Amino acid sequence: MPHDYSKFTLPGADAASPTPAVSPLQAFGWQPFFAQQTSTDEMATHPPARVTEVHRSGLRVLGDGIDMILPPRADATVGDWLLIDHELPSASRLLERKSLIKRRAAGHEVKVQLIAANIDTAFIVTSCNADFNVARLERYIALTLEAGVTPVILITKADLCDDPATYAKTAEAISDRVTVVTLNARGEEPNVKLAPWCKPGQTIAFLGSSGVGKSTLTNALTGSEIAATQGIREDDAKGRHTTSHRQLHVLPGSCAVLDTPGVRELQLTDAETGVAEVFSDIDALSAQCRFNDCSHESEPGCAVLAALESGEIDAARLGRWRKLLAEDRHNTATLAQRRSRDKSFGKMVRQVKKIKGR
Ligand SMILES: Nc1nc2c(ncn2[C@@H]2O[C@H](COP(=O)(O)OP(=O)(O)OP(=O)(O)O)[C@@H](O)[C@H]2O)c(=O)[nH]1
Ligand SMILES: [Mg+2]
Ligand SMILES: [Zn+2]
Repeated sequence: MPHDYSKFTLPGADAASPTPAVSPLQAFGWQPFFAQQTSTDEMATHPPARVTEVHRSGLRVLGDGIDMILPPRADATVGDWLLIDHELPSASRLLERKSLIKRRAAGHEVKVQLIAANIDTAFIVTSCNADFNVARLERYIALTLEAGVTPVILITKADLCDDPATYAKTAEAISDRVTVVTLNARGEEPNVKLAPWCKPGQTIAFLGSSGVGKSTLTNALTGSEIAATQGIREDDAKGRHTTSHRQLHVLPGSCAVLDTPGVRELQLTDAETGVAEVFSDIDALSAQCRFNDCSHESEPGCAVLAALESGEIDAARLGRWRKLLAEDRHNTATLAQRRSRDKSFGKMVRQVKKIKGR
């Protein structure tokens, strides 16, 4: 398992053409944004290390000559940078994030799950088969745009499909903010087609359902067999949930690659801006409605309904916009209520303690 993290070089570097080597920290995704939050002095005593895996028993962090497990902490997630306090590891300082991908956690309770921090590009992976679903892609794009991450739609299994261009066209129609790439994840294509986003020093993530090829892509980019992969079910093209936890892989010559488990259900929370960006045309129309609080259901002077009438916007797409907004608002409001309840509960506990102390 332990890799030699001391000899990172750019691909193609050899003695004849000395390409500048990427420093070990850069290879883990260290960028000026993080460096400016610390100093050379502080780094000498509190070296940076990156969270590559989160387990109930602790966080695995890797850095220049660092490979250790820190005590569990709820505020950190995969991709975070910490300045390690070797004397008191639990006091290691969490650096401010460049980006943060989060969702509503699965289950009945409304809770936030942090998925990944400091990702530069998120590849939203789907296949040329029954997995392909516009509504799901819209969700993922809203989530990543909200997070401050560049989304790229990646359609795999082009080699198994007669007409990958039709899938690409449908995906391209979702948003002009998003690039679409179609490929065969097995073989050489990933390294060529994803090169613009996958330079050493960058951090990328693969998100999407089970069986679409996230681990296959991880292996292709890292030039390894580091991630387990498994065939999908023939009858419905669903995967077998082979990857069980998020893991950031860093191998010489590649970018830092986050492989994630296939997600069954993706619910948004705190993603109003992201949703507005995906549906920017409808969002712009909604600002022109006569009433500020227009619900775009039946109000007079509703610009959204007028556009629907004139055929400027599509009814199914409008339906998806409504659904996403409603879901996001519901989850965001429930979370806000919970936070304020937890806050007043904490206040009450402190007051009781104070009274008891007297
Ligand atoms: N022919 C072909 N097979 C592919 C392609 N991408 C993935 N596969 C195959 O699809 C199966 C599932 O791939 P994985 O990489 O395990 O999928 P995953 O997204 O990591 O799935 P989970 O870990 O379950 O979330 C494997 O058998 C892969 O070899 C592709 O572009 N073309
Ligand atoms: Mg996998
Ligand atoms: Zn309206």
